[in-house]
Amino acid sequence: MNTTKRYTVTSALPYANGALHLGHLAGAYLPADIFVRYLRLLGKDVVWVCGSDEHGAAITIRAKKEGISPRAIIDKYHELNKGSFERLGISFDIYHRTSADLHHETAQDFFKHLDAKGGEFEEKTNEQYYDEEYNQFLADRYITGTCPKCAHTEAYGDQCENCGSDLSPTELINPKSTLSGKTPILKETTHWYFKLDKHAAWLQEWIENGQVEGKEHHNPKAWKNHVLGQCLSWLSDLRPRAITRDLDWGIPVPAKGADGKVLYVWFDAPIGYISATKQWAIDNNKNWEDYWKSEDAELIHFIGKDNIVFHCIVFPAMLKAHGDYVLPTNVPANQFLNFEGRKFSKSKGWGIEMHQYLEEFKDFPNKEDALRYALIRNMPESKDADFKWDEFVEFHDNELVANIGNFINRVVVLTNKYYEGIVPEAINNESAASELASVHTIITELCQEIEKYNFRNAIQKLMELSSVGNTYLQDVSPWKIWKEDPECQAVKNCLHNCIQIVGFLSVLCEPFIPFSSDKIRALLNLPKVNSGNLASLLDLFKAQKSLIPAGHKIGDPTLLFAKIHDRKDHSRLELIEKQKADLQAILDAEVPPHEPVKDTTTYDDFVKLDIRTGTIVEAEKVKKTDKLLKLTVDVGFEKRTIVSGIAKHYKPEDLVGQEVVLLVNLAPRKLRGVESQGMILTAENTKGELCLISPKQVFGNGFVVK
Ligand code: B3M
Ligand code: ZN
Repeated sequence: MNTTKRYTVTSALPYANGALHLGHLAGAYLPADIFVRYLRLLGKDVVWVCGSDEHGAAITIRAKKEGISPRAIIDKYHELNKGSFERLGISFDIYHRTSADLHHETAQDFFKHLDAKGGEFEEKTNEQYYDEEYNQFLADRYITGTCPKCAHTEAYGDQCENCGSDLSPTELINPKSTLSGKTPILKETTHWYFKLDKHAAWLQEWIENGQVEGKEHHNPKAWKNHVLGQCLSWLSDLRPRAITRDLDWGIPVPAKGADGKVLYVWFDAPIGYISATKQWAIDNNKNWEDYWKSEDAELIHFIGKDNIVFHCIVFPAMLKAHGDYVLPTNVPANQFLNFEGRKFSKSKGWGIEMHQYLEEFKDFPNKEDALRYALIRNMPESKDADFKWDEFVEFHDNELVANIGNFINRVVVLTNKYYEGIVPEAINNESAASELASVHTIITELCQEIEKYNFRNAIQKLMELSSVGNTYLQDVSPWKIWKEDPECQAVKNCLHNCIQIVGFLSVLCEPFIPFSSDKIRALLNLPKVNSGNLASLLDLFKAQKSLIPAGHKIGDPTLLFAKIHDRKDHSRLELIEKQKADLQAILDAEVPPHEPVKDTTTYDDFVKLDIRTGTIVEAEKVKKTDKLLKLTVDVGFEKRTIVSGIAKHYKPEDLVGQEVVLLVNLAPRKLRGVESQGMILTAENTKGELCLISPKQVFGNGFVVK
């Protein structure tokens, strides 16, 4: 990475209308935290901004539903989310709010600048949906209906969350107001539109070739494929976008004739990155323009895949239209994280929110890093991923505990035991040359993976590093030698080298598992890692100098991680089991999809049915059909031939000898040339599987009929 650069890193501003869950964390915050912590370790000039997105219909709708003010909602969730992020070590430089005056001013100035410039906006009057009962125009989430693209019945007026299509309310089939539930009427209104289409040519050039006005801007190959793919499909159809709304919650439109109108939330929210930087600059005595308007500034947006169009097309076009601003050099959007095989769903109770995890796992040692580790190991970087509690346990016990924790613990215990915690000197250290070379390779690769936003790979490099340490320690087995010869130089060399690896681990794990980094540093009796630590570490390594010199006194051993599968203490496993049991209870309580129950029948009709028991004595397939079986059923006083449509559910050879229940007074009818003299009774389960009713026992798909 270029040393003179300044990094402006953003993470999507979450709506302050609800608590964030693990999927959000893994999507736009944890990856950025790794990246930013890494840059800080290298001593880079970086600012990472985020904050609450406090406008938009999602908030006012929730406020209306709960009968409280939007202000009460945003204050509550702003604090909740900010606090959860902090507790999980998400190290924003600022967590701002879009309700701040500074943001309102910044967004209004941005609008005024584009309006005054001319050619960027157009005012258009057209008909929009209006709820007569609530006297309100219905934009975005105020209207739902059927998606014209995928037929999802709960698409919003701005987007279908099922297929991801960008929609306008008039495209919805069977539109309904979310306020009154009624079908809205159409009424005229005027809005400002941003002429996105006029930016199509340079956007194409910028996204496809990484060039702006013939100059190289970024390497387009460094962008994720799924991000490029979405961008290119958007580029083929760019239209002017309305950037104002008829709402009473938001930033007033600073223009004549705009009474009662506010800026569209997606116009003001990305400007929130700029206003957050301004506030941070005020608080830290910096110049915000250095981070947004300087050629040295590299802008990187961390987001989830549903926000790609706004960050790769709309906002860059706004920045370019304004002029002076830098454009993002990368938008490493993540895909989605599912939870135990399903989408996170608050209403169904499926998934776990950040604050909930922190609360429920409050007694779990190193809970923050246990979670961060599991999420990074399985981050949805290039495809959707699935969080599973069983994997959480595996990653924790097999990797954090058995690999990194075990290595560090052994090294610290042995150094204390053999040398009273004083790092021994290494003399004639050449025998460890190959280990040290692979350590160097792994560290280099780890850094490269982070720089490529491949955090899953990067964290595996961390494990490789401690594996090298574990194998080396095992190969030398100092405990065998020391017993015979406590002064042996080979033992001293081994522990000296292992302490160095622990030292590297203490620094390199910081972007991923910062709480553990602090603990490892304490074990080594070193201060917490700080800005530039990694840069100086790499320099030392190059100069073949020790990171932790001989004679340094390390700390006392303490355990970094406590195994979940512990023979004596079951408390952690019980915590996990409870999570799984809660999910199972949700599944058990679900009413599966089923056919509606038919109309009521009468007793008189029912008794007309003559139902008997019988035994199948012969069974064979009916030719030229894969549905029918020809059965011979002995009903005691005679044998009946019955053609039954159960061939897809039962094999003929399994049926012979089975007792069944049959209707013997059904009018005979010919099926494929065979006369059927009755009907075998079956029942259907919710999966649509047919089950034979047997007078005796369970048979087939698990029905018990006695
Ligand atoms: N608040 C959408 C979201 O939370 C939106 C992001 C704004 S980023 C400028 O997914
Ligand atoms: Zn759809």
